[in-house]
Amino acid sequence: MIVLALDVYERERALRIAEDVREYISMIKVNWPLILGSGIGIIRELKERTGLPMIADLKLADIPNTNRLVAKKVFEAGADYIIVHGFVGRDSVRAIMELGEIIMVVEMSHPGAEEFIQPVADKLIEIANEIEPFGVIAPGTRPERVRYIRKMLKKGIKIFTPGIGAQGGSARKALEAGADYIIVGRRIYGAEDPRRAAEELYKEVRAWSSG
Ligand code: FNU
Repeated sequence: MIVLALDVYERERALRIAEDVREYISMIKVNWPLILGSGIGIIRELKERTGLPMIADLKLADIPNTNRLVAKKVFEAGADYIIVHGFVGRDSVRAIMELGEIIMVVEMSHPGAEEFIQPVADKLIEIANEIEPFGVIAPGTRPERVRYIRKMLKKGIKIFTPGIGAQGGSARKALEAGADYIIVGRRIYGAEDPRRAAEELYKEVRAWSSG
């Protein structure tokens, strides 16, 4: 299943791309670029136009009270899931979970993730297994890490893998390693024809999952 990472600034462009690719994706993820470019109201607007669940990728990483204050506004704005950092500790994560569903970062997809996050991934998996978020983030750029995280993670917790396409990760390898959702941004919204790019990816993913 494909999550569109809609990292454009402009409201009109975001709405157009979302409508164009709607039938090929399962969820839409908004991040700071779109929220700063178009305002928080874009979450509800995208949700109403497409009928898809919305992920707010804010990677919240603050004290419990501030996490709570921010998350309250973001859930009220229509987000179905918020992406949060686990390294700040389980109290900060729990503060958000009391308000709605979360996806917790266990390991990021960029090269620098090997410096600080990867060495503590086991601890973050432990937190995830204890608090049971809807999902976790694992690196689509490192299928062997996705396989490891799948093995260690409690059944039922979904794995989202960004890093597919522009960052070099392969959709097929991430899915074979145990990802439930691949997160794809530039490969779709940056394509000359986003609809065609999404359709191609959708057909590839469907062919592997049924074969
Ligand atoms: P694309 N993202 C990521 N790696 O790339 N939330 C992570 O470890 C992570 C993320 C986001 O490269 C990134 O911010 F936790 O154009 C962007 O919104 O496909 C998207 O996933 C990847 O975009």
